[in-house]
Amino acid sequence: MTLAYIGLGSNLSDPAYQIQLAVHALRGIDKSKVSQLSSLYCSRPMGPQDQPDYINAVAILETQLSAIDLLDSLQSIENKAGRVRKDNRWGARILDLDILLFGDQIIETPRLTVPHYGLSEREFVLIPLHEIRPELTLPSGENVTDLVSNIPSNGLKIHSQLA
Ligand code: ROI
Repeated sequence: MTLAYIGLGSNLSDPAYQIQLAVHALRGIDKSKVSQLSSLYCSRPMGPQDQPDYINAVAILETQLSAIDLLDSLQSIENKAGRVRKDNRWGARILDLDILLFGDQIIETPRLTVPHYGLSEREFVLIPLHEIRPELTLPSGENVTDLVSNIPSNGLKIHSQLA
């Protein structure tokens, strides 16, 4: 059993509803269980500013899947949400599900890099992560509480909580 930390993000087609649907879909992943979910946060876009604000959250999944099988499941959820995987790395998206951490594994393959490269710089990832696991230490040795105390919140605010 591995603890997988998943970052959720959406800024199109009623983002809070997209995140709610995504959490429901996470709960349906084979051989896995959602053990924790942060609040839903409203965040300003990182990258081009001519796109809507995002809703972001972090979930912890207890899984018996491999990282690649989990990635397949997450991409199938993104695709069912209507995600079009185009050349829009910095653009608006209906649903983004990222593996932030997969236990203490370090994975560097063409399809998957874990820990996620933006993890220790992005307030919309670190602050929700800190909400649910303040005591967490990353594989780099960095402590989530220390990282959070040093990043600007960039207007991040709690939007709502899911049941
Ligand atoms: N900005 C915010 N606030 N939240 C995201 O989830 C997010 N995702 C992205 C980019 C375009 C980098 N900006 C984001 O992929």
